[in-house]
Amino acid sequence: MRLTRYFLPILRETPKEAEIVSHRLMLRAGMIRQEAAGIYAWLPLGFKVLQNVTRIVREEMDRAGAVELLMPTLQLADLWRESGRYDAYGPEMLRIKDRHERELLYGPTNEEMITEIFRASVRSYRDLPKILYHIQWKFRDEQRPRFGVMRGREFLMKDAYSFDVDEAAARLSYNRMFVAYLRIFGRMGLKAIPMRAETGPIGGDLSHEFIVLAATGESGVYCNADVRDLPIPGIDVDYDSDLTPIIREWTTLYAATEDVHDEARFHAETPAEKRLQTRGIEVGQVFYFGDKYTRPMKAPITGPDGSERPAQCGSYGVGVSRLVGALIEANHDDAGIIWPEEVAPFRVGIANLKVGDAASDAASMQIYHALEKAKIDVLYDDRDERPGGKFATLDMIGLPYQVIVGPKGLAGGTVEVKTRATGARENLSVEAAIAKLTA
Ligand code: 5CA
Repeated sequence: MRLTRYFLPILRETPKEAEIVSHRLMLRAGMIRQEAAGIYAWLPLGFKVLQNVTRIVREEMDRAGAVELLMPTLQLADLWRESGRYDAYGPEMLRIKDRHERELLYGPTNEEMITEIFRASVRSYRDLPKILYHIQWKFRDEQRPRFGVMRGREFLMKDAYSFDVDEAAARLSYNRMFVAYLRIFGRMGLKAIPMRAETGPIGGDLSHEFIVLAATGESGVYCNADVRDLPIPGIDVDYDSDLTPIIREWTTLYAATEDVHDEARFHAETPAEKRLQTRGIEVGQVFYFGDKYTRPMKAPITGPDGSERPAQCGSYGVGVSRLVGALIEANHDDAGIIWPEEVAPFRVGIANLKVGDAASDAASMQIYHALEKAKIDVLYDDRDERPGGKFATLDMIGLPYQVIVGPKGLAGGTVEVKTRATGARENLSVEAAIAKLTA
């Protein structure tokens, strides 16, 4: 992509309303634009990152055996009356009437709808287990939308729902999702720690929040410092095998959100020098709630003994749009964002320091075409601008590699390749630069 043809509305001033670094950088780097409180348009650069995050979530859910579908954003109020949540949910739910005075709502979550879809066709334990998921916009009329996409009103969530014949089987589904979550966040280079958590309006008695430790996080958390260094399951993890050793490893050391924190237990289980009390960003949450929805909504299945019972369920959410903010909180410096390669909007930025200079234009285009041919996402800054502005822009938008092309270097036969994360710079021939970036 050539920057002169792209849409990258960089802000020069730091927006006053942005309290935390990720919100500031997302606005300044032209990733998002606020359209109403807690409601954002995703501009091209931000949308690319959002799509990369979505792709990782989807790949890991599919790998874990979950099946994707897509449910609508609007739901009938009557469906929520069946579970009793229509009245229980309160002012966070956006309630809408259509032209026939039918009551609708903009979905804050989808337990009711997926249960309705499930009960329409699944009757027997032979059809189980099933894990269904979708990646869809949600609306919660948060009292205090803030921190940009971190606490929005409209936000993108991946929500998965498991259906099983009994509690033992349901716990296997829970474990599957637990391991998938370790992999999802691990692939993005995030340390997300599963912590025992409150279940809130979703319900049930078993839940973990996956929390990225960050001083700007909204949740207070307590954990054993060693939990940060546990190994992420590899790509070869067998989801059909016994996953309990992984779950045990990740749930033995103390880790709890402030809502369920037990100070006496924390002290008993954790040596003083390992006690970590800090804050974090909740990027995902998993719940086991049994028949909370399948019982009132009448979704029975026939077990092996011929008797009917409500399916046993869990739900599993990832804050896809929130993750973009969390990634920036975890990966930035004074100059701007430092994208991990897996989610970067472009892998390489080329800065042509002297547009119009024949040698600089030719070398820039040669690198640009070679990278495009190798299917490497590249942003070519071909604007007629001062070098200082180009460096600042590239640093701020945080692409993993920068190629700096100018007459001085080219006179000596080289361009400069800078690695954003380390600041390391190398002078290489055009060919060597292409070889390095396509390796
Ligand atoms: N139905 C369940 C799981 S499928 C559910 O709704 N869980 S949740 O309430 O915990 O939300 C799932 C994830 O969505 C959270 O972990 C969080 O990362 C994200 N999330 C929740 N509220 C917001 C919000 N207002 N803005 C951005 N992300 C949010």
